[in-house]
Amino acid sequence: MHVIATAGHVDHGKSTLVKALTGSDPDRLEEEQRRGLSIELGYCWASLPPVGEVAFVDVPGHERFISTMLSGVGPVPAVLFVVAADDPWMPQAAEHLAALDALGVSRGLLAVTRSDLTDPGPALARARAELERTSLRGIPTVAVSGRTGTGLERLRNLVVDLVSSLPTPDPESDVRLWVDRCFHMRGAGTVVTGTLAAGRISAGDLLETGAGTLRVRGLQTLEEPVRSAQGVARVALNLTGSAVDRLDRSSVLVTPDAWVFTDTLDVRASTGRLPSAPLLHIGATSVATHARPLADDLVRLRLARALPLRVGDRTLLRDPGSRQVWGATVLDPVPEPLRRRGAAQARAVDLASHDGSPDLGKEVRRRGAVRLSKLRRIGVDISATRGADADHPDVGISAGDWVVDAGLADQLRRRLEMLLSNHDQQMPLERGMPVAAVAKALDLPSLDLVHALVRPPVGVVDGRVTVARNVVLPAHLERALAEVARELEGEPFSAPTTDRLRELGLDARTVAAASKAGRLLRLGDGIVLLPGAEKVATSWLSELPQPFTTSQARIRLRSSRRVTLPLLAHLDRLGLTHRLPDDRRTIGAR
Ligand SMILES: Nc1nc2c(ncn2[C@@H]2O[C@H](COP(=O)(O)OP(=O)(O)OP(=O)(O)O)[C@@H](O)[C@H]2O)c(=O)[nH]1
Ligand SMILES: [Mg+2]
Repeated sequence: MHVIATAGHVDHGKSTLVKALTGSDPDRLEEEQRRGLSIELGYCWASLPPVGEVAFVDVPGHERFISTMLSGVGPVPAVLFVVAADDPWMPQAAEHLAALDALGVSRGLLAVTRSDLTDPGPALARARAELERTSLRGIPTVAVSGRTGTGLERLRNLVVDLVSSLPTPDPESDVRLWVDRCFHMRGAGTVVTGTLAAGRISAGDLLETGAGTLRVRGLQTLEEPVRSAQGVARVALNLTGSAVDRLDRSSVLVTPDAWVFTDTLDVRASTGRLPSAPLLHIGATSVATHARPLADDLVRLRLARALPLRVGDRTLLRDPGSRQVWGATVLDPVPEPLRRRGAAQARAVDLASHDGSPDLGKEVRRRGAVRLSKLRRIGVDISATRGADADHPDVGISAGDWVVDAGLADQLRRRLEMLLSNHDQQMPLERGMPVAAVAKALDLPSLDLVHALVRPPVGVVDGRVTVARNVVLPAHLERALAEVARELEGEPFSAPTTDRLRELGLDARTVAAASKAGRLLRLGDGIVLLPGAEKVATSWLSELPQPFTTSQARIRLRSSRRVTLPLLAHLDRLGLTHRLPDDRRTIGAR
């Protein structure tokens, strides 16, 4: 089966054309008949050999019903755009076209109807010119009359060509069915209908709504009972389960455990200033949002109701007041909260190069540590991490469901070294740190990841992470180190000069030995601080307004450029500071 939605200005002849194509009237309500106006979505179909059944979702054109119109075109892959020959380009034609463009709909037909009333040429030329500026540029066009039947045969042929050129959706895809009608039928109970875009639904299946799980007792397509249906299809499902009472026409039904219902997401929106509370439309539903700009075209949205969303989902944002619309592509359906000052800015930098496609390597890099099951639920193909050839270059370590980005894993190993050397200094009698304490200190979400992280000489002995070897330093070196420690007391960032180090007998070789033993922090040639200086530095720098400049950092640390520059670079590497493109920094990883 194939599904096409109509679009076009009120009273331009959409429903008449659907009736002429299918033999059934999409306007079924008494009020629709009386007013000669579509109010609800209408559903009719025709059998068009050789492509089989083609269902039409007929939308209302009246401006008051724009939400209904959007719920009709939302889940449908192609559009029949209708313009009246005797009534040139009108406001709702423009509004519908803007919405289709924002949603990125590129497949369709343009029919100029009521061509029995006047020469369709001018209306055709105008509509073509308007479409030229949108995602529907270049679609086939036809002049028809719903009344006399002129051009209908050609329109049918174009419909056949159109649907046979549409990609066949994957029947194995996870199901996401946006409900567009919900009603009770005596004897059957609750029935919902919708356009199944991809995947398969069978009798007996379980589906999730966010409010609970439901069972498909039976289903129909085009009013015929069937055992199963696969997208694209119009389906009616008879559902049972305790959550049926909470179903309505804004519900969405999904394959259990395959999606995340989320109420916070980052999107890339088309240009133009967004209002602070646009409506978000996706599939057949819409939801109130709060929009927080992150950068010119990047926005964090908070939804009034959680929806199952994935990376790359195309949504529409609409300002009900001005009737303006924006296309918005979901970049991250499960972003971290923006807690710290400067976090929004850092997030914008993160997402700057995101093109809206879910790429495993990039998702792991962006998230650091993440569950594969979570990536799968947001639409990332994780098959590269499974099976024989499971070494993905961006995955540094993996433990069970968890993976950690390769760059972050290196950083964590360096932080672990620092952590252990600090710990050994503060607690010389304890041997190493408990695995759980390491996980906590490194912000690792699973103990298994600590085990996966350690590499010789670091190991886990009796549940404690410890450095295997302990270097004993010669007495004269111990005396020199004690002297350095004394001089750095109170002014931990006034690193001794190279001359002073030489006086103390600390040359490149002994400094290297002391640093390896975790007794000195070596920041580069001839610059040493005490181990643990990172901790003091981050604490002092966190008192600065964020983000801060190098020179503010130098002043706060009461240090010199010679020390501050390599120290900041070291903190960046450890993820204790984050460097922005303008060379300022914030405390904390990105
Ligand atoms: N002469 C003529 N009249 C037509 C033709 N198509 C539609 N009409 C008339 O135009 C009016 C509107 O037609 P509809 O099909 O209801 O228009 P619509 O686009 O579905 O309107 P909405 O659903 O309210 O947006 C009706 O009075 C139809 O009889 C046509 O090809 N020729
Ligand atoms: Mg109509």
